[in-house]
Amino acid sequence: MLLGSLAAGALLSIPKPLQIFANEKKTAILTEVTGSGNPLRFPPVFTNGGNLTLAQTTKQVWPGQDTQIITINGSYPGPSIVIQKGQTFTANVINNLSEDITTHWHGVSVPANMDGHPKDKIIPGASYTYTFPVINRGGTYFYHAHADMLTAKQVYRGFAGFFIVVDPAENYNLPSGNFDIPLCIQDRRIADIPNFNYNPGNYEMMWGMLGDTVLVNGTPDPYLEVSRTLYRFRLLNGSNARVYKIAFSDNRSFHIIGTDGGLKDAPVTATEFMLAPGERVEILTDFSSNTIGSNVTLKSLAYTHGGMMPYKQGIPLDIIRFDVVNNNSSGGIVPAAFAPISYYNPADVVNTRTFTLTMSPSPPMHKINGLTFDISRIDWQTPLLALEKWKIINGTADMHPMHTHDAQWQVLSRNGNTNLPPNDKGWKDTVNLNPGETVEVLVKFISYKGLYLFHCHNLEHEDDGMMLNFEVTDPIGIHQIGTEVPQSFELHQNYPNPFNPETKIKFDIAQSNSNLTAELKIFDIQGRQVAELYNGNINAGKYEAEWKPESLPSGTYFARLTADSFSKTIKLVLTK
Ligand SMILES: [Cu+2]
Repeated sequence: MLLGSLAAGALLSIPKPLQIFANEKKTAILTEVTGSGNPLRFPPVFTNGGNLTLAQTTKQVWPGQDTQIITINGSYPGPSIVIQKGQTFTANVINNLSEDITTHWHGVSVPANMDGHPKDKIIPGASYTYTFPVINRGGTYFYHAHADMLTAKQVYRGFAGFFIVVDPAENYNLPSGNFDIPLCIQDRRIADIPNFNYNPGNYEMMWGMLGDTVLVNGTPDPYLEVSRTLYRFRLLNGSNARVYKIAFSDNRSFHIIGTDGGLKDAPVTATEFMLAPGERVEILTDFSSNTIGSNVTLKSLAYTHGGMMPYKQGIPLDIIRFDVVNNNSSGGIVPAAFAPISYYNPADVVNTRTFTLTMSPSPPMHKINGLTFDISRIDWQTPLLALEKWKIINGTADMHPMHTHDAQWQVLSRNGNTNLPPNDKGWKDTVNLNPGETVEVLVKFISYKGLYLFHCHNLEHEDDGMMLNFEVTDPIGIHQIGTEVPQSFELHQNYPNPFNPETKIKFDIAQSNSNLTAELKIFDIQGRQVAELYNGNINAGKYEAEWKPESLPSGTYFARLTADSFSKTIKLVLTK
């Protein structure tokens, strides 16, 4: 219902931010305090087309105490971007800091020059307009700093915010409005309060910058007053290095409904899950069995891992307390299922790549295939639309949340085991590797060509060089001509024709709302298929295929293009 009214508002082009979840204004009416701590803060919702101004600012993160942080439009975390799938996102990012910045839209597929690659830095005093169509599935994404060797410091000091994509077609009566709560989880150091000191020493360079107290949406010791009803929580691990083992203090079960790339195919009941830096998990939690006046705390449970006390991975932490205060109903439900996810078939893999993560005793410590990041070196090329298997081998004693730009992965296996935890099943752009673990992911770049990054999202590891450049290139068998998007589908006459020994076939793929596939096949005069020049997903654009039939005799052949509802055949004459 709410999504329906939302869609209507968007059609009227009301120049107001899209507000689909709890935000600053709505929570300002909550005044009753039932315990210690601070009411959960919500960043303001960004107005599409506006400025995002980065500045060094003094804020009272801890009440009554000044903290020097990075704010975006005066807010920490940055404003929440809420935008509908299919709309064009535009933001003018202004750098009022004294060092370079870029902005990366984490999990969002954007053209290479919009991706916040460190080579595309915005120098102090300058600005850059990021603009791109939102083609991702509905889901919880985020944006953060990505400047060369400054990512960890800038994120730690405040440079991050939500990027939430709403798909009006996803109407499942999930809790919405005040019952849809974004939770950006970040750790900081009690010993540093009220400062966000960023001065990593050797241990921090090795394990990452770990804190011993948790801020949620920039709120220390946070609580949220909730009703005895079903809630949607969008959990984002915005920490530099900490991996949380998420659970409730009473070990209650909840429903995992979304991963990095949006809704799963069905909710899965769970009592805990791991959440590594850069990962998002959405859950539905029901407080209806609580009595008014009771509370329950979202926690990170203890687990065993390396590191140095008190800043060790796996220490138990409180994240946020939920105080149950009234009987209001969200009206939301736990659906039986969402839209099916079409899982890649490993038999369709055309390339397998292996990435081995290593750690050496002196900086740069963290490497991938023996390499550290070189901003101007392209480490490999991946063709658009080709299904690849990436085998990532963690040869270290630390965890590494590996992240790709420009696509969403599907996790295939952990240590060869394809029976995966529920937060691995679905679309993922960040996957945590435990010490010694091998994880296989399947990936197909379907959106944009150009230079993108593959890196560890432990931000100290990233800045230490645990990052590679790759280039997404033309699809196998065909190549795109220019960037023009044709108005209609077309299959052009081949040239030369007649031909010997080879000919070129141009075709146009028009824009479509659905996921397009195309087939370009060659048949002989008896109607038998003799060649398949293309068969797979395709984007709108102008293309050219080459055909060189070395083993076929002279004669008449037919090329047929099938795409969407379009089908056309042309006649080719081979004269040997
Ligand atoms: Cu790492």
